Amino acid sequence: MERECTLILLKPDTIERNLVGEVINRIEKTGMKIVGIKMFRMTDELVAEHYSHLTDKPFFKDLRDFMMETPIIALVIEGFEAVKRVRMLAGSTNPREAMPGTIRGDYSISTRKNVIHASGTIDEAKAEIKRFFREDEIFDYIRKNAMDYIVS
Ligand code: IDP
Ligand code: MG
Repeated sequence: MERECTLILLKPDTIERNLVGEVINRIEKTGMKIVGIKMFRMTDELVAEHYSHLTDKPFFKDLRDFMMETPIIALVIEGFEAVKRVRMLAGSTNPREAMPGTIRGDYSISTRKNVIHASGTIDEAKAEIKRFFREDEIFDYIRKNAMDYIVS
């Protein structure tokens, strides 16, 4: 099994509702490692690139405006099968289908305002990490006092 990285965005509703710590706590509890973290504002261009599969949807303009309501927080998370695990932690896009115990199941208030973005595939993760992070903003380090306990 290979170590991998995934991208998380804490969307403006997370910042507006003071849920930043709650969401990051859930990620930390999995044992996966934070290897990049930053706050910045989305731009028209970045939203159009990040959500290029949605630019022709009727809800795109509202989605773009929402993503620029506040600065957002981006994280790069490293761990075994990180992409799949963070996706499971995030829960379904549709708030009515998001399971209790998942981040969206517990906190999303609409299909748009759903707290978190998580890369869908390993290839998507690679492209998305490049979109938001320079190479020197991603760290390689050992946690001497923590156990990355899911090893197989
Ligand atoms: P995902 O975030 O679960 O991967 P995508 O289909 O890639 O879901 O959509 C990206 C984001 O666009 C969603 O997280 C949500 O914020 C927004 N979105 C998707 N579908 C709708 C919709 O039908 N109405 C409003 N916003 C939507
Ligand atoms: Mg998606």
